[in-house]
Amino acid sequence: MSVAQSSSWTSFLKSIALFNGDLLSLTAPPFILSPTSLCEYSQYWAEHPELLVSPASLNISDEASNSEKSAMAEKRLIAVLKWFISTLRSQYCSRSESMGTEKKPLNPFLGEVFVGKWTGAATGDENAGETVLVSEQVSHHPPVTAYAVLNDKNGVKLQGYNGIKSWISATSINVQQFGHAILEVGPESFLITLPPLHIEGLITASPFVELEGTSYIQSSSGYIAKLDFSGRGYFSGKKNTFKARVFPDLLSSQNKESAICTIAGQWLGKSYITKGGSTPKKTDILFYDAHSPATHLKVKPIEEQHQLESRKAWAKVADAIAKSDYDLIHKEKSLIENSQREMRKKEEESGIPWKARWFDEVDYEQGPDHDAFLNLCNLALLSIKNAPSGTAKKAKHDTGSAKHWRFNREKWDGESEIKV
Ligand code: HCR
Repeated sequence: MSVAQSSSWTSFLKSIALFNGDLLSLTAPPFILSPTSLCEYSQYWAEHPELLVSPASLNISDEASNSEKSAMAEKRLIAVLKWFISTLRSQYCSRSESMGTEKKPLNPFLGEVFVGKWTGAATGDENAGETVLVSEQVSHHPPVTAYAVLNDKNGVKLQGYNGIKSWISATSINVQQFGHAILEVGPESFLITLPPLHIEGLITASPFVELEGTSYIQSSSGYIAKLDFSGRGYFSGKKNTFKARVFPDLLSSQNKESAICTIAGQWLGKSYITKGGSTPKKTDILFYDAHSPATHLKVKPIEEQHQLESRKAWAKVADAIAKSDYDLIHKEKSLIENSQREMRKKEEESGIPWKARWFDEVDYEQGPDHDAFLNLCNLALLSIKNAPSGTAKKAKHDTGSAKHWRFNREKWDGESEIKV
């Protein structure tokens, strides 16, 4: 790092120490800026589309016995768990891998969208069919991105949204995730909670993400998976590790001996599976190897994109970042920010508020008293409030509103201007 870079990094660290909680609105030195908008990060949910749709093929005839049906539901939960683990490397490591360190993404503007698709042919699995990504920035203060991933051929729909809250401690930035994902595979649904994380390597200006805490995957069949993340390692000395246990239901998850199986390893490397509650060894069966190549989303060329689409909207800023031209970055970003301010002002004057394009904000205190989300929260005893993802019912943070963003398929089907 040059002397100039080192002094701008030091002033960035000082500004973090004083910041108000919105990490994305901080001014960072050019060398830590990513040319990618956070609205694009939704694509990381499906860089292994064949794993996303795999639970759809695990079905059994209506005539099968209850125990056969239950065994199949268990297999589907394990397939969903494998897909979830396959998303982690792209979600939390792809910037470090492609750009050397974690970077600060572009802060999406309200109404920014990002769409694309994965074709069956690209995944090498024709049965996977076409998978479509629809992502929209539904809030700017605080930043919230909502998304849906649709595979109609296999009857698979993933929808969710995410926001963050962050604070700094002695050596790291701590990030709590808000929101959740709901995966629907035919009539079955799965609630997925998002783990907390922290950013290490600040002192040496080489930031990277480490996951911590717990994620839950609750199936409507009752089966539940609990994933614990650790930086210290279930395989001694290794970073980015996790241990996941699958249980028949929440009650049995209180006792690790009731686990049907345990999976452990590195979420950016290999993980292994064994029956029961004990920790698998490297000599056990390989569960997932995160080195298996990701299938990247196909996005239209910029010339064919709408002005609200991320890559078109941010093209000039991205070019300026590539040139490390701080004045140009500032100039191009200001143009976007000023036009956004102008739009908000006009909306206020006209009394017509901005409305999300493909998503609705559902208030569970006013709205449905029965749906997949409420059912899954009840099964897992998780908060229905807009609390840190994975908060338990009646826990300290189980407070506040119960508003959540939901995909509106009719709005998407009626979309006439933005095509994948
Ligand atoms: C924290 C983070 C922005 C948010 C990113 C999220 C949580 C967004 C939703 C995705 O599904 C998962 C995800 C992955 C990213 O790892 C996480 C980002 C990591 C860094 C970034 C900060 C805002 C950047 C701070 C600047 C640093 C590099 C000092």
